Amino acid sequence: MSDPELQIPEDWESRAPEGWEWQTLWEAVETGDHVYTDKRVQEAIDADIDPRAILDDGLFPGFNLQGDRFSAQIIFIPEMLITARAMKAGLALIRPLLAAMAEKPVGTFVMGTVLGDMHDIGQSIVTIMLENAGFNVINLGTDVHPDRFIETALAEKADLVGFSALLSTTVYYQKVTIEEFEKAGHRNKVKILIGGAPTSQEWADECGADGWGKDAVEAVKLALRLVEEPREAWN
Ligand code: B12
Repeated sequence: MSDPELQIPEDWESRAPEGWEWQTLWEAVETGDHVYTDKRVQEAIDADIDPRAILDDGLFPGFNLQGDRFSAQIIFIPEMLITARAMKAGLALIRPLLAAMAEKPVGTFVMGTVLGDMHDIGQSIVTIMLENAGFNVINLGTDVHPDRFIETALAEKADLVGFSALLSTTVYYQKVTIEEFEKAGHRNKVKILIGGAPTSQEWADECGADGWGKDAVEAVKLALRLVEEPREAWN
């Protein structure tokens, strides 16, 4: 299998100050150097680069390159994990900046990756974008048992909940978790969104979700629409 190539985002040069270069950050994420990723992202923040450009133009190219290699079985779990760690170091720095750009509280969103699934980069990005849109997001992390989603939604009087799944074996738990909300008598008190690479609108319909988001942009649009729709009140 041929080694995938770095995909440089279109127009990336116009979104950074003159003389700026991303190459070293791409390489830091690619090689999983989380210390240098942290340093370079902080420098980009200090140079007043839009945090969304730091994500799209600075962090993603190196991450996606390794992701494609992982899918092609050119690299394996240890290498992918250290790249994910570097990516998360960068995300941690831009998250508060994007959240601070939000204007008003829009609603409470409980987010997590379903039982058995350890993938959290995508749902972390959706979380950051939701916070940027004004949602208060409680992120439960990965491998989240349905009971924990329900307990948290109840405790926080959540408006929306979101289930991420990246494996064709774990998407099943999106359906199970929705069924558990039904059994607990809470299904009509929240709007439920699902997402993750193997999911689709058809799957969302089949599992009884209120919506499916292809990516973080779609997820935010959907959440902003659903939060306006009527729901039963939490007691
Ligand atoms: C990184 C990665 C890992 C890392 C995860 C680290 C981490 N902290 O997340 C590690 C190395 C741990 C890993 C492990 C495994 N992985 Co993996 N992994 C990936 C990889 C390379 C990238 C996933 C990713 O982060 N994508 C980037 C994000 C931004 O995209 P995303 O998650 O789709 O999210 C976007 C949308 O889907 C949406 N979205 C996501 N969540 C939500 C939620 C809501 C509510 C909404 C509305 C929207 C939404 O918005 C996001 C932003 O735009 C993919 C392959 C690839 N190139 O995609 C394989 C991949 C997902 N992994 C795969 C496999 C098989 C595994 C393992 C089983 C490997 C093994 N043999 O053990 C284990 C499983 C461990 C487990 N139990 O979970 C397969 C899955 C195949 C399948 N269909 O089942 C893939 C597709 C690779 C492949 N082609 O074989 N993996």
